[in-house]
Amino acid sequence: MNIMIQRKNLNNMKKVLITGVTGQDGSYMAEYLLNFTEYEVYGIIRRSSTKNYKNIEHLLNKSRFKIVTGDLSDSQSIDNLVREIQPDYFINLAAQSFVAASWEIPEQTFDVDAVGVIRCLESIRKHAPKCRFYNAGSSEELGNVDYSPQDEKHPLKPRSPYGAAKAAARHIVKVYRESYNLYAIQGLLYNHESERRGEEFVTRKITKNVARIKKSLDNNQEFKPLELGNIDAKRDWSHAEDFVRGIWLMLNQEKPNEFILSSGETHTVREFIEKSFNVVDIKGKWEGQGVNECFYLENSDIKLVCINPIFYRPAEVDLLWGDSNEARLKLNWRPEISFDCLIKRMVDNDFK
Ligand code: NAP
Ligand code: G4F
Repeated sequence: MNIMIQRKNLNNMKKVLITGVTGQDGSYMAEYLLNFTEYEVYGIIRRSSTKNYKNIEHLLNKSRFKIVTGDLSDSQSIDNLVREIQPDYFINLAAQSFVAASWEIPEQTFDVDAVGVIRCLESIRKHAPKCRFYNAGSSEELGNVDYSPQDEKHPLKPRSPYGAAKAAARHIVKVYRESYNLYAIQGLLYNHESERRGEEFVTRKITKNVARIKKSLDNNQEFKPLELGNIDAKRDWSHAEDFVRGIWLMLNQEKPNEFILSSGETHTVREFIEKSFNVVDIKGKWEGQGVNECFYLENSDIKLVCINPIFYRPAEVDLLWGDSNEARLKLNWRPEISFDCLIKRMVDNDFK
C-alpha cells in the first residue's frame, strides 16, 4: 500500500530542471524547491575531471534530487535532457557570470550566456512546449543608467560583454515567448550575494580578506593588505536566498511577466568594506587619493586595503539601484535579509 502511494506521488511530481546547480543561485534554488514534497529536482552539472559539489553536498542524499550532466555550450546535451526528462520547469541559472572575465573571454561568455539560452529554448519548443522557462537576467543589462532607481521600463544599455550577452538573451526569450506562446521569462535581478558567493566577486573577496586580516591581527602576524579596484562603484545588494523565492513566484504567475528583484537600496563598495571590518571590531580610516588611497587601521600606519588598478574594468557600471515595487505589488515578494545582516552573515561565515 505504502509503495503504491509512493509510486503515485512520484508520478504526480513536478519535474524541475536547474542549470548552474553547483553555483550560488542554483544551489539555493534546489534547496528551496526540495522543501516542497511535490518537486523532483534535476540539477545539471558540467562534465569535468574534478567534481565541484561544495554547494550541493548536503542535497546529494535526497531521493528527489538527481544529478544529470549537460553543458550550455553543447546543444545535444541540453536537447537530450529536455526530451528525456520532460520537465515542467526549466530554470537556467548557468552562466559565465563574472563580469570582469567577460572582457577576457567575450566569445565564450556570449556563447554560454546568450546562444546557450537559444539552445534551451529550442529544446523546450521541440520537446516540452508546456514547460515554464526562467532565464537569469541581470541589472548589468541596464549598464550606463539614465535614471535611478531603475524600473522595468529602463532601456538596455550594457557596458560589458556579459551585459550585452544578457541583453541579447532578454530579446530572444521575448521572441520565443511571442512566437511560440511559451511561458518563457527573464527576471532582471540586481546583485545578490551569500556565504556561497564565488570568491572573485567583490563582496566575498572583501569578507574573506577581512577574516584573514582579523586572524593575522589577533595573532600579531604580518599580512598583505586587500587589493581592490573601483571602491566608489555603487550596487544594490541583497541575499540570494531572498531572490530564489522571487524567481519561483515569477515562474508561477498566471501570465508570463518579467520583474526586477532588488533591495531598493544602493551602497558603495567602500561602505561594504567599512561595515565588514566593523563586524570583526576593526576600525579604520581612509587616506590618500585615487590609486594611492588606502584604508588604514585606526591610529596606526598598518594598511588594511589598497587600490590596485589591475582591478579597474575597461568600462564600469558606476551605479545600480533597482526599483522592485512591481514585484512587491504583483508577486507579493519582498527581501527579508537586510544589507547589514547580509554582511554579518558573510563575514561570520568566512571567519569560521
Ligand atoms: P555562479 O555562482 O557563478 O554559478 C554559475 C553556474 O553556472 C555554475 O554552477 C557553473 O558550473 C555553471 N556553468 C557555467 N558555465 C556553464 C556551461 N557552459 N554549462 C553548464 N553550466 C555552466 O552564478 P550565480 O551568482 O549563482 O548566478 C546565477 C545566474 O544569475 C547567472 O546566470 C548569473 O549571470 C545571473 N545573475 C547573477 C546575479 C548575482 O548577483 N549573483 C545577478 C544577476 C544575474 P561550474 O560549477 O561547472 O562552474
Ligand atoms: O562583485 P562584482 O564583480 O559584481 P558585478 O560586476 O556587479 O556583477 C555581479 O552582479 C551582476 C548584477 O548586477 C550579475 F549579473 C553578475 O553576474 C555578477 O553577479 O563587482 C561589483 C563592483 C564593480 O563595480 C567592480 O568594479 O565592485 C567593483 N570592484 C572593485 N574592486 C571589484 C573589485 N569587483 C571585483 N570583482 N573585484 C575587485 O577587486
